[in-house]
Amino acid sequence: MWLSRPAQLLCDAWSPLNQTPLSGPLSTHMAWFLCLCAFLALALLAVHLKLRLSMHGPQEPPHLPTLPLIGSLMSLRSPQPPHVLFKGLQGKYGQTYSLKMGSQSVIVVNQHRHAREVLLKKGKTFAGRPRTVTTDVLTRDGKDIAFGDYSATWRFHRKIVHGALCMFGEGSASIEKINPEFEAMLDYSQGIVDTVAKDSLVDIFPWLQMFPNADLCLLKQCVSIRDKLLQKKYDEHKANYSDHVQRDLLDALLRAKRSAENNNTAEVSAESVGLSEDHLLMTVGDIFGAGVETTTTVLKWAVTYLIHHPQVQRRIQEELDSKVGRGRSPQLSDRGSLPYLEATIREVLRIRPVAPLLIPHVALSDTSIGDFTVRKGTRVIINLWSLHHDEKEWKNPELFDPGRFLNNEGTSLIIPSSSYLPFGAGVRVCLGEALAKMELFLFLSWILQHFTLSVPSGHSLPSLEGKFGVVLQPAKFKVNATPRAGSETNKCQAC
Ligand code: PLO
Repeated sequence: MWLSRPAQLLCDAWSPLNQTPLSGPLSTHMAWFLCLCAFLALALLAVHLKLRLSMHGPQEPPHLPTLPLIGSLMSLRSPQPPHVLFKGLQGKYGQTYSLKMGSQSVIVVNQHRHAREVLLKKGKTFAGRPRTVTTDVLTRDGKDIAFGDYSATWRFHRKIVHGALCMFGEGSASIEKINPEFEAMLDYSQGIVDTVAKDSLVDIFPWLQMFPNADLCLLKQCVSIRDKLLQKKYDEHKANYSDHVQRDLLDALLRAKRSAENNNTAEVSAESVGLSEDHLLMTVGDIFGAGVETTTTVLKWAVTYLIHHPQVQRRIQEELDSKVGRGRSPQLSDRGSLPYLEATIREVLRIRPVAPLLIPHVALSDTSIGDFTVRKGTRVIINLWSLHHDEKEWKNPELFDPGRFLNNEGTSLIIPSSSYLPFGAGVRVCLGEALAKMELFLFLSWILQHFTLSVPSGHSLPSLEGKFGVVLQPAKFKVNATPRAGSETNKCQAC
């Protein structure tokens, strides 16, 4: 029989020590039986592998309903701000899902494992940025660092700015000086915050710029005021430039531009192609903008929560009194001995992250997030709000509790969950993280050393909701700053 030979081989193989080989009808049946077993085992293995692949193998993320042209916009109509809406949609679609903004594919990530994969493990693959109408107006078509796409020029810029921020960071007098042009900056800057990069309709459907658009008009006006200020600073710096003195960030950028232009080595001169005047101006615009808007926003949230939680304020003041006293202002060197104040800053950054959706990332090649396939060009939104309010990671996430960032004894700082990324992470991590933490510490420690903050009588407590935009700002509110006993500063009221 044609099957008996392999079956015999099988038998031989399985019983190498068999001294009396089976023969006759019995051996034929045995061979058939073994073949059947082998066949069944193979079939089962194939089914198992297929199931595994369909369960865990490459697949598209769950998708919100989509219509032609408008994409998933119908499912995104909501009175809630986008970060809260995206968090809520997890219930129906899971922690990572996709949707369409017009014709643009977007993946929303609401959990820290996938967020870390995007930002850290595959940081370079996801280092792209989308181009939108409003960010193009702000950044002269992406010639800055925050909104600029990933490229050699971008990497070069970032390296210079990183170096300059390190140089003019800690110990620099520039933090303490208040610039007289600051007020003007705050004014135009608010106009930009209100109109840029908030996935407005014109960013989703660029052809809408053909029609009159009040927001776009305001943005262009504010950008032109900003540009005049930047140009003035640039011209002043260029006129007084010296290779031997570096006063600030702009001097550092100018120096890098000159040395790249004078340097003929292949690597540097290739990179210098991108270092135009526009790039320098836009980079300075980023640093000014980010420096002003982010720090003031976190301070406003800190004041909001301190008014809501007077016991937290009291505990910070006790810590300040015992570790610093009243005779001198707190200094950066005191940071290590004021853990409760540091924990409070961390908790403010958790409960109200400055940029609850960070800035969208773009996949630069076909890739994956967890078991989900991601096509090149897909936008990825990291919902920091979901990470910072994840019930599985944080006990009572809506409760303001600085203590969660301290060890049991309350003596040293901890990060209790991996689901905490207030400054993002990886290739695009916030360049000003260290500077921001220093500024927040200096401002808050000084304020609380001198004043107790409260709500003026007749006013209600400030809202905790926030206004969504490129940064999440608290609504305006009034606050009483009462000088503490022993402090000579006068009482003042601010808004
Ligand atoms: C704030 C208004 C300014 O006029 C321009 C500006 C520049 C850089 C932006 C910043 C704005 C908002 C906060 C941003 C920052 C770059 C990085 C930072 C987006 C729009 C954050 C939080 O990611």
